Amino acid sequence: MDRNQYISIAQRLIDAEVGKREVTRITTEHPDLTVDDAYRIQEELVGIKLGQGYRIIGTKMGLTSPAKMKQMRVEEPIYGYIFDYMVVDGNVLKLSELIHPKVEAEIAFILGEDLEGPGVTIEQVLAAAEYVVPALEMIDSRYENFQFTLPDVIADNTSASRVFIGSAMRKPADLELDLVGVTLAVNGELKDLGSGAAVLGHPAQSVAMLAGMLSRKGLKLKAGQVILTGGMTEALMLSPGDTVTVKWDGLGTMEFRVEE
Ligand code: 0L1
Ligand code: MG
Repeated sequence: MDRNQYISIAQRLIDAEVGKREVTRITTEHPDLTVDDAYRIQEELVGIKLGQGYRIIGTKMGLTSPAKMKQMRVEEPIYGYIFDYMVVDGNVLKLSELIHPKVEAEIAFILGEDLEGPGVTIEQVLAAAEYVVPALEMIDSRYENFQFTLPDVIADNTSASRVFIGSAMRKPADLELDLVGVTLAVNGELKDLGSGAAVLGHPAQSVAMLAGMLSRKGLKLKAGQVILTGGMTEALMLSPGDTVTVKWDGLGTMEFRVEE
């Protein structure tokens, strides 16, 4: 594949996001697409968005739970980028802006210092972190019926679409992040629960692995950026009229309403 093909696929995925419509997955047309190709497409997608004036505010890790890794038959998570326009202000999610979003509860890190892999340890992540905050990630695959292979989802910026960032800021040393529990309820009915350990054993391990993956590209994690470490719960489909309430041990409660 050459660069023009990467750019044209990246543009197709951006058009799907902007036009709020599903597209056929890329591997239907390009069955030999590799993970390396996929990250090259993602880089072009990021470059186009930066060229449009959007800003990167952070990074996300995906496929961090044992269940998702098994389902996708992968041994390593995947990463993507969070842009400024993805952060939702207030407590309403508008479905009309998206395709078929699902929500997952996460723990996010905000680093006080840059972190550069490889070989970063959990202890180094905890020392470099300024705060942890609760976050709700909306994943919204641009592919038909949320069906994709690993390279497809990497190219699609790991389904990143919207994020609510909570206001509870805690020093990571004040919490046992692997033991932090979370419950996710819709309209008052418990739908799922999870813990920090569901994220690669410990959310800080997700940051350490991300630093390692970025180092292969000569990149590092930067102070001030938000890092979404991965879902502590299953990703849950949303319907108009839903009120989603998520409670974390030690990190408070977040709630939002889903509108058409
Ligand atoms: O954030 C995530 O774990 C999602 C990664 C992409 C997989 C999906 O869209 O379900
Ligand atoms: Mg996620």
